[in-house]
Amino acid sequence: MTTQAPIIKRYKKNPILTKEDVPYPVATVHNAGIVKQNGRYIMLFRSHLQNGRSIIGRADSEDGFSFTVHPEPFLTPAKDNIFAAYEEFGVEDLRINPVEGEYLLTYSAYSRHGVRIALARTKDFISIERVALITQADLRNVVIFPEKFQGRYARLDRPHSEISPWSIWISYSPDLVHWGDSQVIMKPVPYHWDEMKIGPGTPPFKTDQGWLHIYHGVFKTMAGAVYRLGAALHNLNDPGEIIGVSDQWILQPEDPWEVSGYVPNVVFTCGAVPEDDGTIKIYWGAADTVMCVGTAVIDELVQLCLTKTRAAL
Ligand code: M1P
Repeated sequence: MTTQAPIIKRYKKNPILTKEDVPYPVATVHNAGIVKQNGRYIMLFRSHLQNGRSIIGRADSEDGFSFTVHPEPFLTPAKDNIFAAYEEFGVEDLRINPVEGEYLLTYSAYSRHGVRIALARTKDFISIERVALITQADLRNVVIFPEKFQGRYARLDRPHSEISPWSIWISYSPDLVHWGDSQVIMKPVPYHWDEMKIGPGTPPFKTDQGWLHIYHGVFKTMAGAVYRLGAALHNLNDPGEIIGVSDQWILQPEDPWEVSGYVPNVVFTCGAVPEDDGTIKIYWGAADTVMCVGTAVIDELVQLCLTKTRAAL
């Protein structure tokens, strides 16, 4: 019997970042956005503090595997203006979206009013400007496409609903602040590895065949929920059209630090870095406790979406 080679090859020295690497007190290191800027990898990771609330730290790397954490947190809950009221309980799961020569940071803002998404911008990862709260409660996991479509920005998001399994939606905006024309474009499939809920993961990136998006899907078992990663391909000119979704997951919890931790059986991505050699580095939080990385061939992910396709809706 032959075994299938893994789609994502785990880095042998995982986990690449843990709480022991952070020079201020934190309980976890996970769910990091990442980008490669002028050859340098910049990671913005989430940490629980010992009061259970989250902040965002920064780590840098020359090779994408070995990271050094900055001495101070990168983003903590706002102290004034409208953001203070909505970030009171913490900031989580930040994505770094490269758009028009700057980086749009989308992150979950938690407060007594629920969870909503805040948008900030930076060019240099030193000065950050909070722009707007771009959703109402309850909505998470916003990623923004790198290009505009017919003059409008496009984002993927994931509203919460009691009626339907939580699904991936698309919305459009002329100015990044006001969003609309929302439609559901991808739903969990019953009795499939993502049947309980799905959510956007990495900011989509361009391939010859379409926008590739790595998302997370959840399956409920008698022992709790299992978070896995999957791949979806969107039409290059119309990102609301899904060309194909891989029927099989591309990563599931297997290593000891993925199956056990703050939340067991979780691999959760907020970022990936496509490389010039046709590979991609995919980063994931493991068990909401540590950060890991693995490498995949972009064309293999695209082919999975095109040739081993599950129902999109
Ligand atoms: O604990 C697993 C994940 O649970 C939530 O993800 P989702 O909204 O898709 O269910 C988030 O709290 C996420 O941060 C966490 O990793």
